[in-house]
Amino acid sequence: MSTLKQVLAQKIAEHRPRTTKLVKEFSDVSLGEVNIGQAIGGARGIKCLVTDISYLDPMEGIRFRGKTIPETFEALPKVPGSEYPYVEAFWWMLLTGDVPTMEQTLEVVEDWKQRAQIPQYVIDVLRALPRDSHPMAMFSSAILAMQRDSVFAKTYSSGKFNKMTCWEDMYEDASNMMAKLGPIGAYIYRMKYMGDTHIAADPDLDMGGNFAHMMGIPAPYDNVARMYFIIHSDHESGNVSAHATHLVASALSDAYYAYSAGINGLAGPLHGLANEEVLRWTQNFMSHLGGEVPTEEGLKKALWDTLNSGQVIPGYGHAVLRKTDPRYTTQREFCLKTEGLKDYPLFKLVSMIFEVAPGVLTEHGKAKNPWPNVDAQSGVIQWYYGVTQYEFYTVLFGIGRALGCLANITWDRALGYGIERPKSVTTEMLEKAAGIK
Ligand code: HAX
Repeated sequence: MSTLKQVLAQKIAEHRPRTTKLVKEFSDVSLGEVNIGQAIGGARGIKCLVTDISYLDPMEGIRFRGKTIPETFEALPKVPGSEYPYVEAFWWMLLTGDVPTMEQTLEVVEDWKQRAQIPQYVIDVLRALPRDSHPMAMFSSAILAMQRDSVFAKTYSSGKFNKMTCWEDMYEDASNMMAKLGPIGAYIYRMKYMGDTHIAADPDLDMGGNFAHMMGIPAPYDNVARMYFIIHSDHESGNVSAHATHLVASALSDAYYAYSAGINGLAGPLHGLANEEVLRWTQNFMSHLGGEVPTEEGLKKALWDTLNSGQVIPGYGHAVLRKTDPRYTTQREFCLKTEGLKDYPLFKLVSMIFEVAPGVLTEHGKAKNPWPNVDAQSGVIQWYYGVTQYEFYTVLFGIGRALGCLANITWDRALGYGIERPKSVTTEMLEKAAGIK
């Protein structure tokens, strides 16, 4: 058994009595009421999910295992020659709550290399799809196709399912998937946009480095990949991609069924696709100006035109956050410290939107949070490094988001979380509760 799996087994054994005690002795303790607004409005704010992997404070933003984004980057072992940590070290931290040593990190790096080969049938599935399919549809299909290799599903169908040990099979599926998602993403990218030419993995590189290498983009894109995957990994459990993954896994569906569902949710424009929408909006705006730098007034008008046409301003607002998303700030700081990027016209325009959009949204008066989220900034960096095919951006998000979703469903199995089944009511019942005759 790998060291990570051993440490995880120990953490699970320590944690289980806490969950058991809560369920056995405190199941009736209330976490709050549910009102009609929440029932109609997407269950906003209802406390009915449990995760210890990340926590989202509306004012502070995300903490991964108790650490802010800067604390996470600071604490984890770094790739030699880089100020950014190994994605593999972050995986260890998400799963166990501990910061791994360099030796432990390198064990995961090696483990993922052994698991990274994309099966030929996955390539066949990708190639069989129409080349103009959305890359998220391709990505989801590739993940779903790999279900045939699910260790969890095989154990279940062989009649050997065991509630106490089934997390181990989930861990195997999660590790196999984590190792393959970067190469699959790069394969889709090069098949669709780079003339179907492909670059073999470099066995000397870590996950982030290899992704940049297989995309065909030189340094510092390896650091961009590491940063990007880590900051997009998890945003507690209620967001659409994490919740969809958790929901599907709660039926004891394996990790492939579950994460393919999560990816389908991430592909929505109100969720992960917003990063594509931000670039589309910004590029349209720039081409409308014929490359001229917009005035503040011109920018305000464009934002109002978007709102008045009934559309949302992509990259702004959030269901939970009530301040600028620290994932936005992390990427903005990367731009500001990177020569070339900090003076890049697209970055300047995005910075200008940051100055103007919160005021416009506040005046508009609808959005509870007028501040930018992660998606407002991420496309600029990709564009600068040559990834100009913005429909691909959500695949990058999806590779990172897998870290959180897969760590979560491994723990779901370890703690025996039940099948999800919230209760629905009729409109008539709501009207009765509201006292409407
Ligand atoms: N532009 C215009 N209107 C907005 C808005 C924005 N950026 N953000 C919220 N609103 C509107 C909502 O559409 C809603 O209008 P209605 O009452 O007419 O339905 C109203 O303000 C109240 O919404 P809210 O409570 O502030 O926000 P929600 O929790 O309902 O929605 C969203 C959160 C992220 C979906 C929303 O802010 C939005 O649509 N933002 C733009 C799309 C986007 O950037 N999505 C990515 C979010 C981050 C993420 O998940 N990344 O993957």
